[in-house]
Amino acid sequence: MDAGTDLTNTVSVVSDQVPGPTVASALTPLSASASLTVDKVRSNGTDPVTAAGEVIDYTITVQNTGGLTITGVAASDLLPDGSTGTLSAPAESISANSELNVGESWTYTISYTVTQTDVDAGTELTNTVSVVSDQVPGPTLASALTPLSASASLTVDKVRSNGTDPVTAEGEVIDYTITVQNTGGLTITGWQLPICCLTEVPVL
Ligand SMILES: [Ca+2]
Repeated sequence: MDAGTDLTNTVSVVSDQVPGPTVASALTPLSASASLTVDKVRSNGTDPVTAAGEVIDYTITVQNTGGLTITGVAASDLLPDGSTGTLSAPAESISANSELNVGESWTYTISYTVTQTDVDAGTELTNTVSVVSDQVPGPTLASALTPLSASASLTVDKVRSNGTDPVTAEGEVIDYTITVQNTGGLTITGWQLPICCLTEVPVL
């Protein structure tokens, strides 16, 4: 099938009276085509993503859906941050011969760690694989989308961190420590403490 030439069947007949040989051939044309499909799914990880550091696992499947062996298969992966990812070696479902045999599927995996830039951007994460081969140059693309759902929140805490307790005389100094903590998934910008709180004089 892979050779792509017509099938020729030849018979040769000899006899005492007609030594020949007399030859007859029958040609059977071949009409096989090469085709493949590419699928990419998010196989593990939180959905939706809520914070940086979360890991998304993807599985990519390339399947030979035609009648010819496909050679020179190469897959490249574009991660959500725009960088090129490193795919696992493909697992071949029929025979590990570096050819995408008829009916065979190749399975790749790749992981991506969500960055703070991704979360702050707020747009869904897109991971795209591109597959080329000798018989199906393509490229054939497949993408997996992961939504983001991060919120902004913070807490403020204020404690007396130094000074006598209780206060016994005028002029004693009390130190306060104010802690502002980001308890959400988004970077918080432009926040400030009202000036009143920094200059507040406690009433003894
Ligand atoms: Ca194979």
